[in-house]
Amino acid sequence: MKKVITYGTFDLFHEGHVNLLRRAKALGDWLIVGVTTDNFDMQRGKMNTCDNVMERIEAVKACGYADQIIIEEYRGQKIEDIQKYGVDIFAIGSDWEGYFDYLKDYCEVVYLPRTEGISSSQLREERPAVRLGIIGTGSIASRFVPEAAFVGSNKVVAAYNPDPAERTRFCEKFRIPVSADSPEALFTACDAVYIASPIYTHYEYAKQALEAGKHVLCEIPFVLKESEAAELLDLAERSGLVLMPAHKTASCPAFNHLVSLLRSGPIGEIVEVNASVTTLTDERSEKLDAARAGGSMNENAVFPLLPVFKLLGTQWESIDFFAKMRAGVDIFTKAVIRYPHAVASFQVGLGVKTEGNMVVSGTKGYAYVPAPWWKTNYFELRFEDQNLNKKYFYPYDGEGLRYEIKDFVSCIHNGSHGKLTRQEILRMSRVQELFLAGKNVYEI
Ligand code: C2G
Repeated sequence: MKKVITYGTFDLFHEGHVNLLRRAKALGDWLIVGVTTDNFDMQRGKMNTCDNVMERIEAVKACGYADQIIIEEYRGQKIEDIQKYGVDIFAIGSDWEGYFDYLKDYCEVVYLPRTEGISSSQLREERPAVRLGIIGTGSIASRFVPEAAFVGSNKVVAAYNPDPAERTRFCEKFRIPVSADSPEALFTACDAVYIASPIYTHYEYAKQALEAGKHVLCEIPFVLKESEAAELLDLAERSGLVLMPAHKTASCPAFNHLVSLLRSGPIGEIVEVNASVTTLTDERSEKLDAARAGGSMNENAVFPLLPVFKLLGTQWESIDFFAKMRAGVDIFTKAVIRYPHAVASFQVGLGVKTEGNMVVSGTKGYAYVPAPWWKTNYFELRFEDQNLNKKYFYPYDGEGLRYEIKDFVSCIHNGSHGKLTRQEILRMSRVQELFLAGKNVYEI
């Protein structure tokens, strides 16, 4: 039996893909199709795929030419697959002419004619681009604009800041066409809003944007009251709009792999999660201004709460906070969260520095994620028998914002939900609300 193998992303499955698979199948008796994973596509610079790996696999299956579908996860896998499956012919479209000649040492390589006049990129471009408007033009917004350029099907078209000079400077610097002089003017110019203003303004801006029919990506912390989070999520749902907290770590591919890996049991039952985020900050910074919702818990708690909730769930039994206060804000807080069969703790600080790593302890071993764990690109699973230790490496491109922007844009296109569940979003706000209300807060 002659075995043929081909690979592709097969995004927005089209006639060119059908022709390619038909021709590949005709070369032999058994066709294996390797479909790239979302992570592998991101690693090879394809940030703009519209369909996720499951949807793309379904499309390949439905076309009927594939006898076997496998997933392609990493560079170099093709050689291993050819050997593993005893492949006779590697086939690929002529746009790759010459590129895969190195596989000739392992099997026959055939470049098949590419179908002219159709491509996934063209189909993606035909989808209406999401026009993004930005509220707040500070440092995070300045990082957002260049990162947004890595994700197809969106354009930053407008920015608003109550300060006209700031706003003009920002729009000129990033060549943003509309310098909006009010939130309403911004809403008129865009389909979706990225809120990058100070924490205490998030609720109002998010509400106004949703009421104006705009999708919202809101910087974190999202809002500091559970009732406000619930109200905004309800409003978005009723209006058929996407409302997503801009949690970089939640969209980070390596972090998601860590969570699904740990949940599948390699370190046994998870008994403790500990993570910290500390950033020594100038005392005069707004981040330490009590009147502007500053403080370590407000600023940073949503980072460690993410692995805690993803690994232990949101049904905790109690939380105690140990806080070092100065000028009305916590410059450091350690929180201890008790679960029925586990405990979590985290440290956040703007005026105290500690090691920024994460450790997840289990009955068979532990996961170690070095600082800064919230920009996950590497982690280890460690065991009593060190020979069993495993190291995992991942790329973390640029500022990492591109991953959350990609999630946001695909939620808008596909009507899907972001990486955070409603319950996780609500409970993050709840923890911050409990702290602000002084519940179980012990000053140290
Ligand atoms: N194709 C084609 N005609 C088109 C468009 C695509 O024949 N008009 C072919 C491509 O040449 C490729 C296959 O369809 O053989 C899948 O194309 P993509 O989904 O764009 O995947 P690609 O990025 O080419 O991935 O490991 C992945 C492979 O390297 C190829």
